Amino acid sequence: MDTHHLILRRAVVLSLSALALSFSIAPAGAQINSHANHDCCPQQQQAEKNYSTSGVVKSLQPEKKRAMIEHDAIPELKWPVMNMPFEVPDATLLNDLKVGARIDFTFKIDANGRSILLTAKPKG
Ligand SMILES: [Cu+2]
Repeated sequence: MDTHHLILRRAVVLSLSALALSFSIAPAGAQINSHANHDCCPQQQQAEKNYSTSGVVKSLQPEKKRAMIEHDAIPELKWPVMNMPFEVPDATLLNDLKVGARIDFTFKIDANGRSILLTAKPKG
């Protein structure tokens, strides 16, 4: 269960290193606390479980089958509030969503540690 936190910590360290290396060219606000390094660490024990939460749509990239969502804290996963990418295999899920909108959504974590959006609907 603490894998996520370890990944986060590593991501922060990597981000800081990258920031230090590219300090002069990094645009302000470019640092997003994402799970870009999820791909490194399989989380099989969580692979088949679905999670329900809410969040705010930050960007929609249907052509990449991806959306950035700032999700609420998810105590079950020990995830803090975070803006992170979700893979969206069914890009039609994004049709009803708008950037800036608050949504209820469900997702799962695949065997590669990626977060997969399963359902999403604007919050009533
Ligand atoms: Cu997260």
